[in-house]
Amino acid sequence: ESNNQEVYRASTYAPVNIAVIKYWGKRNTTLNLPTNSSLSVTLSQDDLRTHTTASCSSSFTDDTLSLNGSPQDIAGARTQACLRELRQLRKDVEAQDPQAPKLASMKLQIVSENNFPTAAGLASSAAGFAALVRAVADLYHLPASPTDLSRIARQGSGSACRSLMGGYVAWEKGKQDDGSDSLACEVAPANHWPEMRALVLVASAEKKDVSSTAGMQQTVATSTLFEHRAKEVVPKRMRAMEKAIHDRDFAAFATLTMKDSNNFHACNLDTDPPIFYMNDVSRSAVRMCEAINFSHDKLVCAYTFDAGPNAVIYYLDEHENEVAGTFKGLVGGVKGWEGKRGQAVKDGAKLP
Ligand code: 2P0
Repeated sequence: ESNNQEVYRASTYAPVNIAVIKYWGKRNTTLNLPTNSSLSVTLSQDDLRTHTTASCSSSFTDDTLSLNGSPQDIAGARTQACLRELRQLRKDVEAQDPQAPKLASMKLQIVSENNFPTAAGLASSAAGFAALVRAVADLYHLPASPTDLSRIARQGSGSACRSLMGGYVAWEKGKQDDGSDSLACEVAPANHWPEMRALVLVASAEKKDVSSTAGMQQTVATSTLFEHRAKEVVPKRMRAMEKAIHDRDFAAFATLTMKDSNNFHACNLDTDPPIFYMNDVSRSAVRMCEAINFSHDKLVCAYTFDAGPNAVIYYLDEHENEVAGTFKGLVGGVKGWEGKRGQAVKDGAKLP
């Protein structure tokens, strides 16, 4: 009823995910439908995460969104697509249950906080849209599974669809034009391979100068290497990576992770004009990783780089001292990496 001024509220966390088979390229830019499937590892929400509270009330006059205390533009097409879908699902709930409060017609207030630097290029949009979608879905009491929600979060940011579940997650590119089968699915839960660790190394470089959205479309338009990647390389690699995870085969996981990162950055170099996300500082992390693996005579760590210079190093808990210890010892002393240890090195992020 109109004098109901109650404020309804729900809060949730969403984790960061770091792809080991990279998403790059869209076949539909409105729905964020990708040209190839991708696969990621979810980091622990104790380490890197977005916390979001969604509330609604008939007393609110506008939809609003804030991130780390600053008002954000909520009118963007991607955020609006997510809110439109969520409100439609709430309307379905209200149509089924006449007792249900009429939340779909109320304005929303969404408040988000990242516990990591937003500008550092650490998949903030992935955790951000995943948390936004889940907070509103919880507020609306939607009977939606994580995979259902991934279809909505994908429209906010492609990689966000992989942040609605823990563990090892595949985003299947799907075949339909409407995106109904472009969804995230669990490859294995975190406890399938709980020894996996991720070390995030933050390069003290400036913000990236080419956004992912713009960069990937430039690659799609100009790179012949990318065509080969999307058609030949990734489909085989997806199957091989799923097998490596099922078998808990770290050597295979590491080889595929490093090769896919390098293939993705080679496609950026093959873009016209070329895009450089890795820099000299990034390459120093590659060399450190190579040296650690060489000294063990086996693969104990794997690097991967996204659309920026920061490195993520995957390794197993049993090699904590050799890998994280070596990086922590070196990073402070290597030019370009953040000198402050607390900021430079995120301790081995345990999976949830
Ligand atoms: C990934 N990245 O798979 C790849 C690897 C960056 C490099 O997903 O335009 O921010 O919002 O769909 O998801 C970054 O792209 O792009 C990304 P949009 P998004 O994690």
